Amino acid sequence: KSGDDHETSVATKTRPKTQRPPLYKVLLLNDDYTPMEFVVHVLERYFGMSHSQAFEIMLTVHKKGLAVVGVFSFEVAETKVAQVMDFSRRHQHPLQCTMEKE
Ligand code: NFA
Repeated sequence: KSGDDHETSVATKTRPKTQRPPLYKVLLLNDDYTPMEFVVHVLERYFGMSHSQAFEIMLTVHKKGLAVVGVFSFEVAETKVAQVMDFSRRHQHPLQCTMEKE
């Protein structure tokens, strides 16, 4: 009943649930053969990174084994993965790119 908030009951705010689409991390994996400059080029070309940003992320993948290179909707992530995998295959490099739900 009105006025009950004081001391006896708990005030509760209703909050309409805003639906957000799930996001997907795109991961780049290290290997022993893909040239560093090729990875830098991939990051510039498909992920819009500057040269220094791309070099930094490439080194992270090289040292740690993998890194998240971006977070996208399912459709965009899927396209990025396909583009990187195709570009790497065409250049006969074993570079691997995958995605996972955030
Ligand atoms: N590890 C590779 C090399 O030493 C470079 C590399 C970095 C490959 C990031 C894949 C991803 N040539």
